[in-house]
Amino acid sequence: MTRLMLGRTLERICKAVLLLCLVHFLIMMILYFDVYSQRFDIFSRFNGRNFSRTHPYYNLSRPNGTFPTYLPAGDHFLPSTKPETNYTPTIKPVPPCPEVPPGLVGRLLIEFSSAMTLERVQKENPDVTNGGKYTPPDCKAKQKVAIIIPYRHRDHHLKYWLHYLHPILRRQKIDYGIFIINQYGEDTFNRAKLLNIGYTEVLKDAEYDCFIFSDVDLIPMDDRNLYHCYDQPRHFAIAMDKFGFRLPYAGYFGGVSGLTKVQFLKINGFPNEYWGWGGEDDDIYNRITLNGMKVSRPDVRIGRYRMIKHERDKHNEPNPQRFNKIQNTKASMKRDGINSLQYRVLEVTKYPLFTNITVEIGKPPPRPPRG
Ligand code: UD2
Ligand code: MN
Repeated sequence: MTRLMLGRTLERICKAVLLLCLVHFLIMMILYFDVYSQRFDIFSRFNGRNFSRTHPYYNLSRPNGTFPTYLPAGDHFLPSTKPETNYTPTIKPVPPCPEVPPGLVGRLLIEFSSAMTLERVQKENPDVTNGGKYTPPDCKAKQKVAIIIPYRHRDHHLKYWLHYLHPILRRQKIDYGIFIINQYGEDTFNRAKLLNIGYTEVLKDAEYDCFIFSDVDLIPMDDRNLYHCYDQPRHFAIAMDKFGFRLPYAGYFGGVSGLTKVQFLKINGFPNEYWGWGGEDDDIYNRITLNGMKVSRPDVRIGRYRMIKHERDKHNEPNPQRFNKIQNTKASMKRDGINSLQYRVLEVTKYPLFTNITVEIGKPPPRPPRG
């Protein structure tokens, strides 16, 4: 009798344990599928396919996916094969980004001796999306920043620039896109005209609020030099190694600068008529002061930069007219600028770490005969 009772009790205990196991298993399954669907965002990915068809660059890019002909053809510069990531994200409310980003490290060690490849930079920056875009995942940035680089035949410099800048901008919690404005052909280089084109073209991509114009060979040495726009036009590169970490003269505005849309339009953009090296930065400085604005600058201990050493490029010889031209900014800025800009876009290609826009910009007008 007692044996029988003992058997029954044991049977009940076994059943209860089995039931508990089943319930536990069910709970585990529910939790597993919940986490899985959040992590891979399955549903928003399906929405994304449709969005990319309406994206402005979707129509501009080459129809058959052939490789670009205007940039170096090495495998370093192959267009992105990542799936289009410009899908409508699941809207999660995030707080505004803090004024002083918490993850900054201050002074940085910048060197150009280690070998650099785009594959390495891509591996180091998995969060950068197609075309060189990034949006902080955990906060909403106040401004959307387009970084515009005037460019021709400087792929060696570009790799270092991307290697250093992507992580810096990410730490600064900047919502940004990187745009290379690549001058097609071998006619005289025209930095300021390329920057005007950059301004016009990036606005076809998205509603940018702030435009930062950077030489491809300039790397900030301190991540507290925040790449966004300010109340007044900003000059970022104020203390360069090549000038002994000092501002070379009070009206210097070269290297890296940033303007909001309103500030840029107030000065009618940049001059288009400076062909070859020099003068265009001083003309821009004149435009700013002549229009009642002041240049704002970071602290000299923070605005430090390294420039990758280089020779003067071919077809970018010093412009002998530059001294005359900068005397005439007051008159020339009204007719020469964003209101007179003419060019032709040859190609827009989104690479994993940047967007390349190759443009034909013409050539300098023939010099009037002397005498
Ligand atoms: C100085 C200024 C620069 C500009 C220039 C005069 C500094 C650090 N920078 O630069 O802002 O005012 O004088 O025009 O003082 N580029 C190419 N391919 C070329 C030529 C130029 O990509 O064939 C681009 C590239 O982004 C380069 C920039 O134009 O960084 C300026 O040209 P540079 O580096 O030859 O002139 P640099 O260093 O004297
Ligand atoms: Mn340079």
